[in-house]
Amino acid sequence: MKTILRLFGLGLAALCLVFLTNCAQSSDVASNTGENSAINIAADTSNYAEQVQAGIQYFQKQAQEQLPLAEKLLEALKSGDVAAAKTAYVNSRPPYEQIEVLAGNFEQEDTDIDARPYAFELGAQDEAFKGFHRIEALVYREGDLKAAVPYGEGLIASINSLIDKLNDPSNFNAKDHFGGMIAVATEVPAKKISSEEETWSDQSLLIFKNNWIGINSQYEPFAALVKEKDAGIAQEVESAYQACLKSVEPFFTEGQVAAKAYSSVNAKQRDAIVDAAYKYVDALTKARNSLGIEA
Ligand SMILES: [Cu+2]
Repeated sequence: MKTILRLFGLGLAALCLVFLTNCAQSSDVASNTGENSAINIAADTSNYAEQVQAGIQYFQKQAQEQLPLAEKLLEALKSGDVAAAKTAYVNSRPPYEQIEVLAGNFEQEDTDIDARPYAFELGAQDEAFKGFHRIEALVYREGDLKAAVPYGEGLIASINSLIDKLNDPSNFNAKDHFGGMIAVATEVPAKKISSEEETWSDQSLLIFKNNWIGINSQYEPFAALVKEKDAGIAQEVESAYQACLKSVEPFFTEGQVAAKAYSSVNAKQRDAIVDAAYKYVDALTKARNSLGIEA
């Protein structure tokens, strides 16, 4: 009986050994594929790596501007002064609205910084809902600055995490760059035009403008290359960008961050924004194709 048990035990041990070896092998296979895909990514990023990095450097600067603006927002939340909190909120929005052109390359940070209630199962009541838009609702909708303080602190942590992501060049490549530019350029007329972007602050125009500035900042390092391929396309991108800015220009005041309330923009004016925005999408798509960058 004991011998049988021992034999059984030995068999079990052998089985475990086989199992463990297999596990080790399969994890080897997994890490091999990991290495291969890392090589593939490296090969991808060698295309236009210089242009990609030039764009990232600009976003690194924007992130460095974002951080103190978020700190000022937190201060204002702590002060209990609603008007000061509103000003600090608006002032703190532009840098990230440029950087979000590459949101696909730092999805967690983007969710933590800038997601709106529809992105969560429980909407605005979801625990995962935080960042700017949670603060926006607490300041503008509920006037509850005290409740917003922990979200102000969380926002600063998320921005620091974003800075880490921007400091690692392996997170970025030309395909994602153009993908991001075109996605955000499309989002403005396809989605943000509905006013969902800044429901409570009514600052959607500030968002459109900074999205376009962010797109242009990432396109600019590629502009000379596009011009070499096709000067007409390069001109089209530049004109379309300028037309986008022009479509919102009447709603801004020199030397002031805040835009006019989006709810005061009529249908005809929105139509002009949509037209300009889609022309920019088309021009950017042509530019991407001219460079042979994968969609
Ligand atoms: Cu955004």
